[in-house]
Amino acid sequence: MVLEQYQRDFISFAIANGVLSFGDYTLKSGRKSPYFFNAGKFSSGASLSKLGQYYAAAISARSAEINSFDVVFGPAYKGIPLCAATVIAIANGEGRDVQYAFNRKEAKDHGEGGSIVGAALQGKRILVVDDVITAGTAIRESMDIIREAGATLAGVVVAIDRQEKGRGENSAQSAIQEIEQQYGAPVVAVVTLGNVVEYLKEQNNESVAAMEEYRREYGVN
Ligand code: OMP
Repeated sequence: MVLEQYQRDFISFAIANGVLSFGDYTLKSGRKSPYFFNAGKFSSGASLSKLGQYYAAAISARSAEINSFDVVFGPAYKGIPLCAATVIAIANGEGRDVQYAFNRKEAKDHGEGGSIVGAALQGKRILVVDDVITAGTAIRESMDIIREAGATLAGVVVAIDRQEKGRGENSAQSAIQEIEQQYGAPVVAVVTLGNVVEYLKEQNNESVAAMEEYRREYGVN
């Protein structure tokens, strides 16, 4: 597996910011993981600006698979800065002015009303940006929002694909593969677990063995 330079830079940037860390973590799914990716720790202007550029790089690197899109949608809460940072990076890097939108967790019943803030979604092609997909529970909420808004899913971009088995009992597919099949749109990641393991091996990192063991237990082939 060849690591692209932007992927190597991203992993080193995530480790330096404490976003990607190694230890004992319990995931939302209940799985015990030797690593965790906490996108919330990209918590400064410079790091958020760089993060947006990595999302834009992944979108551009995989543009053959991602169909054209009108709006970048970031699900509340963690997706909100992500969609803003991504459209800013696309505007600055490619000179393309793409719209963005996000949802409120609680619908407002006064003022402008509604639960979507930013660009209207109806009839548009939507690219969803989110932090992590593990078992695929969180991302399905975005799919419901898009469907209810009368919009079409163009694709999903996440920072990291943990490449874990999905929710289906005895599932041989990853959560991402299940989502791609169910919704008929590509899911791309800035980096995968495989990329991270590759990087750690290059660095002779002490967490390689634990990472490989975790991958044997929960990973997809
Ligand atoms: P799923 O809903 O199982 O796909 O898990 C995705 C969510 O888990 C993310 O939106 C996070 O809230 C959380 N998460 C991380 O942020 N980083 C990780 O490395 C792993 C998880 C997780 O709990 O699986």
